[in-house]
Amino acid sequence: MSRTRMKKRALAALVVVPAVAAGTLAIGLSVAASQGALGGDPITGQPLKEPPVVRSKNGRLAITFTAKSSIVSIGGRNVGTWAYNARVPGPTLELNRGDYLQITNVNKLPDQPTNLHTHGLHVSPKGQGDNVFVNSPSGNTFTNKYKIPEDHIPGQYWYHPHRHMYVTNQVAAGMAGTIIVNADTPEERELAKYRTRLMVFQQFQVADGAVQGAGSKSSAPLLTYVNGQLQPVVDIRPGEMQRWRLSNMQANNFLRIQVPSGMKAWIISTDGNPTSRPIPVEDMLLPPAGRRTILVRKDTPSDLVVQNIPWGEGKQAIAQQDLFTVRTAGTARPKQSLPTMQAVMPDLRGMPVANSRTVTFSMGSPLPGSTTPQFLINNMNYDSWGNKNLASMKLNTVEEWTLTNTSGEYHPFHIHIQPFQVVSINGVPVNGVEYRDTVQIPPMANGVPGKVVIRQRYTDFTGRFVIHCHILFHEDNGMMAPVQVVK
Ligand SMILES: [Cu+2]
Repeated sequence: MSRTRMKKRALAALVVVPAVAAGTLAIGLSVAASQGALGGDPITGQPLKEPPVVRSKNGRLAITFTAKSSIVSIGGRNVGTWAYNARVPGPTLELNRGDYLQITNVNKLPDQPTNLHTHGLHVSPKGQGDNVFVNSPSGNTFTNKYKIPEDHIPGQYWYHPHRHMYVTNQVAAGMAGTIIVNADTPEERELAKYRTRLMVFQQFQVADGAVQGAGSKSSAPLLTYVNGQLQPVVDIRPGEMQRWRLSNMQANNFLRIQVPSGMKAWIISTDGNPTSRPIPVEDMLLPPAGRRTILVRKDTPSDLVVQNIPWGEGKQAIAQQDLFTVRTAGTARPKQSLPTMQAVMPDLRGMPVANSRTVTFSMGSPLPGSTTPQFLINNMNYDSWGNKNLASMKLNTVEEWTLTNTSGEYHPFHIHIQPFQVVSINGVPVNGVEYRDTVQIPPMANGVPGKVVIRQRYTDFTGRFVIHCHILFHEDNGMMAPVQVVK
């Protein structure tokens, strides 16, 4: 098939969700009828519910994910979409480091290949590991097996499909969920004393009883849901400190979460990587795929609304929306204090650099027959790499990468298998030691490309994997490149 025709097919795939979901309805109507009316107005103001948690036992967690057209609960309504195990978001997988994780991924999607990525996990990229080169066609079952290293960083990660050209629709439909890695360390034991809440943010446009795909002509609003609920209520007692795990699982959009005045918040982890101290914060910009763990406390009873607040321009602009309500009520408790944290992430800035590279993100004119711009890394479309790699990194050596952006939009850079340290953004050095697995590269401004400098040191695993923009529409349209780690 020519590349142009492949691109056309990819674009056709982008509008397949509503059509297929409508098809689902025919199959799912009797199910839906037994569960209540299909569609209707979303319900708000319900207590926050978290996805069901599946925990490892005796060092092992084995689960089957069936991906198919399903009727799920979104905003308290029955809605047709694609989902894992008929749940949006999917179940939370909770493991200890050193555990084995096995996910049997059954593809019952209509006419769509899929696969699975464990975003942020430090595991092997080979074979049945975190291998996103796997193609699992409709009707196929593929089993992924992961060994979580004994020294894995405890924190919040996530899973989602990663089959090139099909990622946007599958993630936007709701196929994603959380992975928590626990560790029995003094730091984690101290954090475990706080009541912990998980909040997964996903965006859905719901019309005619189904989640709409990209390209939908519907005028229904695109809303951000929390664990599949619209504007739920999170309860907290006066003086209580809670640990919130926030996760942006939106396919394409940034999230800017404002801490309302009257509430205190501190970041303790970025993309699962602990900060060396609690960092006070008033608002947080989470790129698509970004996670932040925060501690929050409010000392007096009242209701406060946490909002997604405006940021960005044009296509990337965030519409203001109420995300959830924090209800402080009940018996006051003695004010809980912050944990005593210590640095656990290595500072790569003082270490010798084995290799320096520049990686450029750009947008180019559409391919013939398409109206979608090309999204490129080092001027290459993902389809053009073949067996070549953008970078071949040597195990256990430090690399410095300068990520530049010559386009007018932000591109959140993500690399698989291991997080990186952010050194500077547009020339401004980062304070302290900050690790991420996804960082936004600012756009070109006044003719000067946006620039982020990172350092990374690959350990434990060799193999081939990818870097890409985590705006999944950009990734599906070319903004991805293979890299490898060698001995
Ligand atoms: Cu991008």
